[in-house]
Amino acid sequence: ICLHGNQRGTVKELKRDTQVLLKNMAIYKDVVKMNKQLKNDIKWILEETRGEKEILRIVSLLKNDFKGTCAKPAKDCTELKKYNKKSGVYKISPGNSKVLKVYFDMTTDGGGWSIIQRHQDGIVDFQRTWAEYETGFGNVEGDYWLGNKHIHQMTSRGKYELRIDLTDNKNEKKYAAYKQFSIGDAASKYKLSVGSYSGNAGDSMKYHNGRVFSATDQDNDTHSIDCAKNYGPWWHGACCSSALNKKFSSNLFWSSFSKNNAKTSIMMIRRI
Ligand SMILES: [Ca+2]
Repeated sequence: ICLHGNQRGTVKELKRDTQVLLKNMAIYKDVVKMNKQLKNDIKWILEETRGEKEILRIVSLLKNDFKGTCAKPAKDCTELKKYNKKSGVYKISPGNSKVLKVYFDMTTDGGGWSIIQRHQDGIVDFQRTWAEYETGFGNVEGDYWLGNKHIHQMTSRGKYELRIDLTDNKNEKKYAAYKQFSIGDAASKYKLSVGSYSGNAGDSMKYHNGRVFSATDQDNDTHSIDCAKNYGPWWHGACCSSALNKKFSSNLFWSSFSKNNAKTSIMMIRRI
């Protein structure tokens, strides 16, 4: 009875506490038993394989069995590419201890892309605040923004390239690729850095290189009007050459396209 913390408890409480103790003891016994087994097995492997090539094969088999049970989340899609994973939603840990879900594109231009923005359904509202753009919003199976702080963490831990897939007014697929891509930290107001352009969509990002982010409640642009209110949160100047978070109902903004109109966009990054 003295094992119980609550010595003056009711019979009902004592019964409940005893059940918890028994359950925990059963788990403990299991762990001790499994550890003994593990210790014996490792000893056996070492004795049986001493000095023999067979040990490499056994270690490899053990590694395969353990794969997936103790694996840490990848830091991005580029890391997962080597395991020949299919496109879809995966968990990553972009830099801090936080684990988040990202859609990985394993087919476009060789694959290995982490999608940071998808804007094609028109269901998710992109007219949002600084805090929402900072942590991300939407649904990784559909339209979403990964989050400025996560994009910063990813792109500060390696060199990344950017690819933007768009559809124009005629529903033709076009793309703009940038050899280098990163965004600064919160103190820099998530300042954009993009490298040299290639593709067939035209370069509507160059104007935004070196500019800071604005959202519906933070006007950091260089225009007297509030660009984010009119064109959606983006790295605005006075105001924009592109604006892919613009309200969906009035088309996305890509100035290299006819009438500046893009119908859909997907922004993705890959470690190089
Ligand atoms: Ca302004």
